[in-house]
Amino acid sequence: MASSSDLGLVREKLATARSVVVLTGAGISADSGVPTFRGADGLWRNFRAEDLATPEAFARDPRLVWEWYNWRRELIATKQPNAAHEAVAELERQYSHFWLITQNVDGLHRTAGSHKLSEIHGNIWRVRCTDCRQVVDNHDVPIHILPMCDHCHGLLRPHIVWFGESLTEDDLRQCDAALRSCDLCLIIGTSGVVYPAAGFASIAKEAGAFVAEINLDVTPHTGLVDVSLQGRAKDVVPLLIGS
Ligand code: BV8
Ligand code: ZN
Repeated sequence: MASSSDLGLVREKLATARSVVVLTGAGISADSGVPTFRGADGLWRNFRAEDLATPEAFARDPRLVWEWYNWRRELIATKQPNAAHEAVAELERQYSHFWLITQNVDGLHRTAGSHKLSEIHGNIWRVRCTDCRQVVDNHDVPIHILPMCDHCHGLLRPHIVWFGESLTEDDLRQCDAALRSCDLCLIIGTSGVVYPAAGFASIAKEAGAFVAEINLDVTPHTGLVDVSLQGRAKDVVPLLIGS
């Protein structure tokens, strides 16, 4: 469990911070019952995310990829944000200069009340037409497989950034600006292996920010950050904002 002195140090830094950035990964949603990618619960029918979350996998077998996303949509539809998501939404209200960067596509930060955020890997509740490229919200559970575009009858895909696909220019610019101008950065529940997000903590560090990690395990971030708080996000993050 995170030591009280480390918790105290992060709370002290939060008390004087002027600009806060939070970066989250699947670990913050684990406490809501959403499987992480690389944990024991991360497999689906013995497939790894890296096998299915690629344009090549979708081109080869769109039905299989849609079955995986439909399975995740059905699961996520039954989940609620947890105390960590709510604490991050509270941080947004406490700081006039605040930005949340999430790798998660589950939408739980928005449900918890976060507005100032970049969903850098997309959102599982949005679909994009592979022909006319129209992007629309779609909350059908289950979603019809294979889903077709209402506009041009083209094949729809999840509006999600797959491996080998680049993040949007807007997101990259917004994240870079936020990371370079923050004086405190919290890294919550990410294994730090997927780029470019895995490089974001270094940008904040090089910009002079105080960087703290909240995770169950040691990660590639642990050697880089100023403080590493070991514990479940739902237990640790609320302690940081305690009024
Ligand atoms: C890009 C969408 C360049 C899917 C995701 C070959 C070709 C092209 C690129 C590459 C390549 N080889 C490598 C790359 C780069 C690649 C990459 O980084 N690969 C890795 C695997 C090495 N990156 C990309 O491809 C990116 N694009 O580089 O573009 C480019 C430029 C121009 C033109 C073309 C290309 C795109 C990356 C985005 C991929 N999409 N998601 C979907 O979600 O459906 S990534 C996927 O991993 C998820 O989004 C997830 O969020 C993300 C990261 O995982 P984590 O969130 O960290 O989750 P994980 O399970 O790993 O870890 C959970 C952590 O939580 C653990 O540390 C655990 O200890 C902790 N935890 C668990 N429970 C708790 C907890 N902590 C606290 N409390 C708890 N209760
Ligand atoms: Zn279309």
